[in-house]
Amino acid sequence: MAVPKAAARGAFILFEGVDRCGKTTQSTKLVESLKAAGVNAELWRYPDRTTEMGKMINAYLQSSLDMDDGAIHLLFSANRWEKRAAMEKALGDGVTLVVDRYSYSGVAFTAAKEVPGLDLEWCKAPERGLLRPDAVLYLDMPVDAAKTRGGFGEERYETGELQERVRTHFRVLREDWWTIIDASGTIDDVHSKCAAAADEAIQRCREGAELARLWD
Ligand code: DGP
Repeated sequence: MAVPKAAARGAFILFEGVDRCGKTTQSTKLVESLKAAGVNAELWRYPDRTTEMGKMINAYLQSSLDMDDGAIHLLFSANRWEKRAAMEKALGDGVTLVVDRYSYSGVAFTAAKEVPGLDLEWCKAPERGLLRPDAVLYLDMPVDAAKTRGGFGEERYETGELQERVRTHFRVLREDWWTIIDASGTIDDVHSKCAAAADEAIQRCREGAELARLWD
């Protein structure tokens, strides 16, 4: 009797970028279009504000809770670790995960605070061993343009100066396999570029690309 072929795993597709660059709009639209095309896809986001750790992170971001910069960094990271097994299981079950922010935001935002001792390498350390995305769709937008978008300034990190430093750190973290997308185009233009990169990653995973870890 033929051994049934293992189902292809899903792809881990990550959106990154400065605040208000359109990640939420584009990740939502990508999941809708993947589902319409028959792909089993789900939208996940970090921080996941629904867990106990996520509730503390939410209070911190809304400035109703203060915390040491190192401690909050580790909490953001722990919020990704607490979902790691569930992510791995979903991917193994063939679900494509479209994720709004992950470890790169974690590193870029804390490093942007320029706290003595919390340099890029320190920031990366707790992220090591988490899942490596199959595709990073980096929505690139000048901070001045992002600032004009609705809602900018509502949360703790939404100041022009900090976001400029976040953008600089994203540039340092970028790897040559990332897809850099000019986020100042129309919603449909940006979407079609995201969809093309996502299709390519989904195909690679169907063909057996292995799930890797950060920062191997
Ligand atoms: P969002 O829900 O995508 O708007 O993200 C909330 C804010 O938190 C945003 O300013 C980016 C920031 N952020 C996201 N992940 C991390 C992280 O792991 N560490 C730090 N320091 N900030 C993060």
